[in-house]
Amino acid sequence: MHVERIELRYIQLPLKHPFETSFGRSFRRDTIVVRVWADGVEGWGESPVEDGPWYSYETVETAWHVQREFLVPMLLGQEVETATQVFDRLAGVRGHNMAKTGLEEALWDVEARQKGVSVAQLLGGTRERVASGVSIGIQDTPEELLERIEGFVKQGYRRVKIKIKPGWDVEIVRAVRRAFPDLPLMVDANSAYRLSDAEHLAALDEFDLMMIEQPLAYDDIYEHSLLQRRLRTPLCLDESIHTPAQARAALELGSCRIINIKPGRVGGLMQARRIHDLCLERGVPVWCGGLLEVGIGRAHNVAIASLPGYTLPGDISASDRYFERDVVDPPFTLNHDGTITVPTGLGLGVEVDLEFLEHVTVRRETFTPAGAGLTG
Ligand code: SMG
Ligand code: MG
Repeated sequence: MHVERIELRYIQLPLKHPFETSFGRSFRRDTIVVRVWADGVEGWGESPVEDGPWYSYETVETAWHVQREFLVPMLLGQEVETATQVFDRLAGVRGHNMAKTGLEEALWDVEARQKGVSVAQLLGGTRERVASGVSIGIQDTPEELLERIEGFVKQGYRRVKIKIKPGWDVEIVRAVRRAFPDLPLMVDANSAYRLSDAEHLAALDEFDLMMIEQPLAYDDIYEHSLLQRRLRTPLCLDESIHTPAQARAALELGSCRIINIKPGRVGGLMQARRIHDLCLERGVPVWCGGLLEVGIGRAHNVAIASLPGYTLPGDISASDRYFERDVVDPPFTLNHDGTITVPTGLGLGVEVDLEFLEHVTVRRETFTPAGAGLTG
């Protein structure tokens, strides 16, 4: 693939409901959409950053800077044999996995279109539908949380994840369990606890949770291994895992029994597949996490979640759980059996709604080998 042209778009899409985690509340999705042209074929990807360094150190502005100054020049005018090589080609830039992801995903889309297959097929996906879960933020009152859960359960979501933090944890989970005794349920702390909270967290063991996600520091692997020994409930790591080597370390140390793989967090689909392969070999279940992606990143998430090791429902919900209107057509919808269908069309298998995308674009820049970016 000869990379001819790259376009970056900073887009802003209002969320239907504010999303609150232990680190704050967001009302709008600020993200970067990447479009790449190679051999006359275009492909799309998403760098699922945020407006601030809360979940990750990456933001819209850091990603834009790293893409514009370093990553785009490494690809533009260059020959890339297959999308599997893109991440390694960008390895000279340390970290900045979200910045890399949009570019890498776009080249998977190009390659799939060139080969006449879907991204899921190109990745080696084996599922026609992926099990869909929903992640529900911290609410103002427990009653509101129960109401939100009921609404999603009625829609058919296969499992519910609730966000916890000190002061919104054991009693909340108890109330949810009482109201929904058989619901596949898990919690995500986004690093809100310390190892000294181990006894408090052990109180969650009685609620038959599928897992506790990322209770300790965002950059910790070791202390999670100490915590896991004190809990019956499996731990799942999210923020701590950026590379296959970190995944291996976490599994060797017993820091978790499940891994949440987000393409955006690990630098794209190839790295996600490498972590998937490692876990599959060891019999460790994985699932696809979410970063409130718009339809483009969501399409890539659905594609990677069709690999055989993604055995648990992911944070891949329907477009209408997040947005009044998505940037792809058709939007992603929930089937009656709580799954999302893996598109079978070429590439992403959904069309980007250019008119609407234009409407939500707040900054655009196009790069060609000939020179300067054209800002729009
Ligand atoms: O995409 O449905 C989604 C959100 C899933 O809870 C979710 N993501 O820590 O797993 C996580 C959070 C991070 C999102 S903060 C922007
Ligand atoms: Mg998480």
